[in-house]
Amino acid sequence: MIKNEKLKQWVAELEAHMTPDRVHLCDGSQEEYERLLAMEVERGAAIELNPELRPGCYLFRSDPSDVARVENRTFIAAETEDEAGPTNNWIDPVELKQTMSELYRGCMKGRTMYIIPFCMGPLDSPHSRLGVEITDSAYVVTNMCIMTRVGTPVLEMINAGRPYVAALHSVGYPLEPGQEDLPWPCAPMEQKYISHFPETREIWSYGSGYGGNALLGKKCYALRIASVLGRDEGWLAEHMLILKLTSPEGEVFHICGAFPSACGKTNLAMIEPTLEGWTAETIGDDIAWIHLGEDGRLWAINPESGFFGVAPGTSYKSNYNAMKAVEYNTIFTNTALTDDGDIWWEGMGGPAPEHLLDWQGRDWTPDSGTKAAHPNARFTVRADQAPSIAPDWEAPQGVPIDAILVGGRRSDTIPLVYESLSWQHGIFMGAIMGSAITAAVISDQVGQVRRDPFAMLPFCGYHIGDYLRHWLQVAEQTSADKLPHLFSVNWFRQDEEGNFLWPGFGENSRVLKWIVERCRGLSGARKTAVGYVPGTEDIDLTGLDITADQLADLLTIDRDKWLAEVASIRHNFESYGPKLPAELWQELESLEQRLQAMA
Ligand code: GTP
Ligand code: SPV
Ligand code: MN
Repeated sequence: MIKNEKLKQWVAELEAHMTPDRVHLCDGSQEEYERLLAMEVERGAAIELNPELRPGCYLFRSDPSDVARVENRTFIAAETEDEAGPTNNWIDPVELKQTMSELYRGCMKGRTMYIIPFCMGPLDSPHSRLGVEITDSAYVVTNMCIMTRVGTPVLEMINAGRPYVAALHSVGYPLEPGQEDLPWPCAPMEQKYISHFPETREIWSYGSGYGGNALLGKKCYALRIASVLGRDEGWLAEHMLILKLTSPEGEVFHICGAFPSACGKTNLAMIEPTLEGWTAETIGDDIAWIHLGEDGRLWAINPESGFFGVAPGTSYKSNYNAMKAVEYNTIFTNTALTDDGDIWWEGMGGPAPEHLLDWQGRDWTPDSGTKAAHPNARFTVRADQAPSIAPDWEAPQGVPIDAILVGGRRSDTIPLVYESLSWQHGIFMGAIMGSAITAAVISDQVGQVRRDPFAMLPFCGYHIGDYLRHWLQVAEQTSADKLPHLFSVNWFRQDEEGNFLWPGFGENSRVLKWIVERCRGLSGARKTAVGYVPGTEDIDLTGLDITADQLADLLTIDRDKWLAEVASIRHNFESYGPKLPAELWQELESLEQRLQAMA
């Protein structure tokens, strides 16, 4: 029962304004989860997969217009435009609340209003934060139950007076009496709003039911609102995986990695090292909340409790742990459906079935010439279903970070790996990240490279210049020897025919080995204009079918390409305006000078 007066009042106001037919307070039980899914099956919104092949699994098909995050409908409604900064869409919060209040009026007619008390981070962690999402989507409830800790224990903490973030969501499709519902109700693009009010720590989302637009604990809270909390309170909310790596000697390392959407975080977080003797375990695959520990080191927790992972490209070969995780109790969205009631997607391994229903439920054969699964088809699965999950993944203090990787999807210029020259230079490496836009966002620019500082471009809840300053300031709070080492990685270099030059996936363990040995001062490198780059002899190629020449190609620093990169970065830095820290401008000048001095 809700005893928190503020929450009670909010719920009452929303009920009066959005006029749902029913209100349901979620207790987070298995029984509730199963009942909601059964209801979704009953009304034709979900398909129960063949229990002999994939027990406890369901397939949802979204509306074809509602398949990914909508960045141009995502708003940071800070009090002033300058606080949101040049990389965010800004609308005056008073005006935006007026517009959205009109949309929310009567929007839950004919529907159930669900109240989801949730916790980001382990229930017993001092770094965890609470939230309440109110939604009219049963799909959102079931996904939130996997992705976050939902239910009565959280409500009790809220009743006891702990603060929470208020997160409101509606699919934006009210039902008139007698009107039949759609399998995937949503509102047209121009009525979609994914809005954040950083000062009041509120989230208002309207019109979309998909992923980060609707599962408000994830990007909206754990990144956009949390990045503002971190700025104000001295910690960091980052778009990073967290990996635990153990060497053959038994030494444990923790690595965080900031890669943009659909650029390899889940895969690296679940890596099966191909190098003999090395083991990897998963702590988190998308978001890291990073705090300075009493020991002066940076510690990371995973605020989520599940994986909302990209399905296409996932196979027993490329990501064994994800495939094992999704063998049962998983929600699939926008994958294809086989004739025997199982799921399928491109890159699952083996030949394509002769016949499928595609992600829109249409007949599909290998000759159709279209993708059977949507490129942003996803699985939602509990984190502890991955065989690779680390036993201490819910440690309340998190894990101490040894290395931070930054990287994107770059077909040229950026080498396989290099290390920063200093902390400040490492923050510069994060600031200049570029990556090809992927299907994780609805955009007509998919495939084009854009700058994406620390993979936070779509997720930073305040001015990007202030954000980069916040990163630089971390170093002022501790000593250099306690800070993680910073590296840039790029698994996506291509040859002229568009083939990947590096095998990637499990073979990335070879790069990880070099990285953690650098952290211990053990492996070699040459100092180049861009940073410390391994020599071909420094990367362990045992058992890999790649020549030293091919590796040399992957590690080349091409002076002209890098000078073009500098010009593009300068253009981008200018767009950030005067709040961009001067130190980063200095790093850019130094990089250019070092490149010009290259033979
Ligand atoms: P979000 O959940 O959107 O944040 O994505 P992510 O960063 O977790 O990306 P994910 O690991 O799901 O990978 C996205 C796509 O890139 C998948 O299709 C993968 O198969 C592919 N991929 C991941 N790692 C590698 C790699 O090392 N090499 C190559 N060539 N592809 C990779
Ligand atoms: C991303 O786009 O980075 C994701 C998927 O992790 S979503 O939750 O839709 O944002
Ligand atoms: Mn992500």
